[in-house]
Amino acid sequence: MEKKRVFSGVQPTGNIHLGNYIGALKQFVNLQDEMDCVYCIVDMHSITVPQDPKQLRETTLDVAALYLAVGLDPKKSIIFVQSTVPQHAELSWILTCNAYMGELGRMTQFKDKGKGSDSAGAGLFTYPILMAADILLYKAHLVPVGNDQKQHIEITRDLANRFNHKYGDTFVIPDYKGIEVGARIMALDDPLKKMSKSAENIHSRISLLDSPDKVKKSIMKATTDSEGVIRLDWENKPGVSNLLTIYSAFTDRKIDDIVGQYEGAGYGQLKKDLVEIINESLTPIRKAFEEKRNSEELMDILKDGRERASEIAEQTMKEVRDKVGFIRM
Ligand code: ATP
Ligand code: LTN
Repeated sequence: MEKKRVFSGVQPTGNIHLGNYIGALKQFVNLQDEMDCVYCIVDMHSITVPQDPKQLRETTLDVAALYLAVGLDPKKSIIFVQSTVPQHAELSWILTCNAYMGELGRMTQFKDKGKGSDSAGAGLFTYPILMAADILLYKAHLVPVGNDQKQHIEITRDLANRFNHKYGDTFVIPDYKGIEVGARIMALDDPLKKMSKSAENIHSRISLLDSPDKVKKSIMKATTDSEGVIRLDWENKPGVSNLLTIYSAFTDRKIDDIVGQYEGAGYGQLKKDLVEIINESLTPIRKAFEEKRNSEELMDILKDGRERASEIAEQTMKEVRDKVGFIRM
């Protein structure tokens, strides 16, 4: 039987944080052995908000090196940069012509980032269509992402079904692939918001490249509550629940088991242990990052990824151009 295809992407908008790692990247690595995986650095998505061009180029390579540092293997997975395969923009336009203003207006990410302003970027509005194009070009069956992207997978399915219905069977209808624990890691300073690359307070998140000292500061400062009891209760104790979730993701232990271990202990102990656990996992990642980021191999991997991705993308586009009635030459 043919392997199922997996597609996912991360924006080069800053350094990857624990939310990205737990919600997305860890899944990317785990899926590599059983599936045919394609992982992208979605630089075209990142320019939906202003970016400094020089910085964007650097961050794109940082994310590529981080992909490798967390364990993505270019022999198993295709790793490439979105803008190097122009078919993404091409399919995005065709899908745009089959999308509705209403369905795009309902996207919560647009509502959050665009804030209903008349001067919200049009790219923020059409962002989910470009994401749909990413996924559909590769006829992916599964899309491993954090829970905040679920709505975008839904619209991708709608756009694929609509196209298939109008032009004949073309696209695979993809499924969201989430995890049970950690699909939404919350900000450390405000556990009612998701941990994000773009939040102002650097202690709201831990980046994979943060120093051990920064990890310690951010965890020790993390918002908890005044009850002093360690248990999972998202409604009344979101801060402690978030720390337990991060603990569970890094140790692969069940939350109940961790709660049992800390019966009668205070938040200080939980935080101290968590700092150690995180640093133990991040130290080898930081080291691998330094090696990969400064190696000549990095560009070769991205070039090879572009070749392999282009081949699949062009095959799909030939079919799509034909179906919509563009001339053949
Ligand atoms: P930004 O804050 O700039 O919007 P981001 O932190 O949401 O960025 P992305 O590049 O958009 O990062 O996301 C990469 C992947 O990480 C996606 O699959 C996304 O669902 C996942 N992800 C992002 N934030 C979290 C989080 N807090 N918890 C779990 N998964 C997350
Ligand atoms: N929208 C996603 C990033 C993204 C993506 C994709 C994820 C762009 N294209 C295709 C999965 C599949 C985000 O903001 N995290």
